[in-house]
Amino acid sequence: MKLTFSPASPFARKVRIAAIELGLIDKIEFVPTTVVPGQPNDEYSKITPMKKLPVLITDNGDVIADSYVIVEYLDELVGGGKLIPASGPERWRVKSDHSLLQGMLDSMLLCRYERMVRPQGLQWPAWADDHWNRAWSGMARFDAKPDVLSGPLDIVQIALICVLGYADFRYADCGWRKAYPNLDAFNERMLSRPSVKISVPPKA
Ligand SMILES: N[C@@H](CCC(=O)N[C@@H](CS)C(=O)NCC(=O)O)C(=O)O
Repeated sequence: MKLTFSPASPFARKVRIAAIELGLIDKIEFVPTTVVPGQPNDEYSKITPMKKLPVLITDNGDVIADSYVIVEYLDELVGGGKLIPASGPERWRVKSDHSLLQGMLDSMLLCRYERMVRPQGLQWPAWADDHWNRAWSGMARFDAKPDVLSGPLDIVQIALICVLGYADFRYADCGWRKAYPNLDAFNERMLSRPSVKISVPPKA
């Protein structure tokens, strides 16, 4: 299998951590891929018209898009129910919590594109602030969920680590550790896992 990948992408990091935890990392070739919003990429658009990364290209050439869907696919390859519960109320709790974290990552990315990539005269600060505030209040939500922070490893914990790593990477001065001490303790604990430690984004 091949995964389109950038070490800066929190979505690709989610898949990388999951692949390590599921014992599948050696089956995946990481293909360095650059995507720049506002710029065409005809080659990559042929693989995925959304031209977002990551996508997984299976050995028979199928393209699986979206980090959540890729993790669910990998989870199924090893029997299912490992990082995403297979059924019952816990499945829906995990999927819903993960959706919130996915939205937080989307908002952090949009905020960055708005503030740091969009030309200055075209920026809309209220829109960027709104997106940042969504991510920030999402962090407050998870800071107040000790059961989620201390439970067995699942896709929610992995996505949360990716949110916090992305905050460090792109918003180094935002002060999340001080504002959210439970997330800080969770992050420190998770860093003892090789999958989490090895995938910390490079210095911005
Ligand atoms: N829902 C997607 C989001 C992926 C995503 O937004 N990836 C970013 C890179 S971190 C991207 O490709 N951005 C380029 C763009 O939006 O043009 C997933 O979970 O995989």
